[in-house]
Amino acid sequence: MNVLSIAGSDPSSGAGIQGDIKTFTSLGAYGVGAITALTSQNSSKFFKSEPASSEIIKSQIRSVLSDFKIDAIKIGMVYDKKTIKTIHSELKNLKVPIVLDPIFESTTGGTLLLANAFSDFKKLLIPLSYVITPNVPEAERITGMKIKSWGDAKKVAQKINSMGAKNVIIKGGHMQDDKVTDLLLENKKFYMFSQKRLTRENHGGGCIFSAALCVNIAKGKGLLESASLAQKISFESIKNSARVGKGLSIARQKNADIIEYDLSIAINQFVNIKGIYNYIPEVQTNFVFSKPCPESISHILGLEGRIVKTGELVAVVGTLKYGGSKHVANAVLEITRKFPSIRSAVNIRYDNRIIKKAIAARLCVAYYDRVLESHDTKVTEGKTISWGIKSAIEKLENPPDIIYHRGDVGKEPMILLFGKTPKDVLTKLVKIV
Ligand code: PXL
Repeated sequence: MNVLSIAGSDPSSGAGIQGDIKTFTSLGAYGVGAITALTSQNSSKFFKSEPASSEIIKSQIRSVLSDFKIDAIKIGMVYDKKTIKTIHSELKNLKVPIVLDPIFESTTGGTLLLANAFSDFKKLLIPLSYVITPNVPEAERITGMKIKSWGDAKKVAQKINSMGAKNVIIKGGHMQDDKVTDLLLENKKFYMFSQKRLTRENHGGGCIFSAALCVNIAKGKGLLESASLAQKISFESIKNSARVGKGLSIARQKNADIIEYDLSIAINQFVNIKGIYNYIPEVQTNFVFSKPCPESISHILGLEGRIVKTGELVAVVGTLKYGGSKHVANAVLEITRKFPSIRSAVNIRYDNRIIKKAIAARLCVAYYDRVLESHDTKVTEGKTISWGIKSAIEKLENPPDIIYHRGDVGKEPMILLFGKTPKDVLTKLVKIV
């Protein structure tokens, strides 16, 4: 997934293009950027700003749009009239959702939108936006209305909606509440969502909110979910802020967990495979992905819960957690001891026809017989699977794609499908289902 930020350069990297690229990356998206203006600032002081020429702004936007499939766009600092006109003419016929973050002034007092560009900002950019994200002073300035209560905030949101923004989020950090509450107006309905209040001032927290919102929208999440996730992400980043320079703390994004990112995408794809309910066993399914060279199942990410079926419906119950899976994770833990490249697995219902299909598809299939298991391993919790995998791969020189067993008294037969990554597992799965 690719997202584009059209914004100013902030050499202190808390906000602007540099901040946005960090947020996009931390959330697993590929970020590209078109710079509208250069600023010189640090965590204490704002020095200067200078617009980029219309020609180079236009050329930057065209160069990325003609190459990458862009899933969402964020607009930040736009500085002057001609920049606004350029952005408007480049984006007006595009069908990509646009998050407009009104950037009027920096935390350190720098002017980021010239006063004479304000009417064009309202006339040209607001109507392009899928969602606009002002805080309270910005929303007041856009509408000329005062916000003293949530009732006022709702009227202001409706006013901004009538100015052409499809949806509106008013960030309520300036409201006199114990918590920080944000207000979303979507399709004539209001939603409010809150987060604990952090007192520390920071540089970059607002940019992180709109950039995270943009990524969530690009991922296809609904607006309410996208906005409340963005609120959590900016809260965590402000909590994680550090005084890197001598002035304000700079909000810092937490690193993305690529393992989590890849596995959650694969699980989404798994539940959407046509007819997959036929392959979910009685004990249900788990899907796991391990860190390299795991020492215990606490290094292996899996569902604390299961992928379950009810009739033809397959759904994910629970969330991803390291140590969340016992059975499938123990299988991966055992297999990595001999074949370290194999780090992902899913369990599916045993059916001899699946095994035949796998062999026909030239997958490497291994087997163990639970009946042969010793009494000692049988009675020790978690030992059976390690014993089974070990005995199935004992004589193998190459890693197997499948290991299965035909069950035992009171034990359901099962197929485990292995791969280097969740994507690799899915590639094999679609060959046999
Ligand atoms: O946080 C708003 C912002 C956005 N873009 C640029 C900035 C700032 C704040 O300083 O400098 C370029």
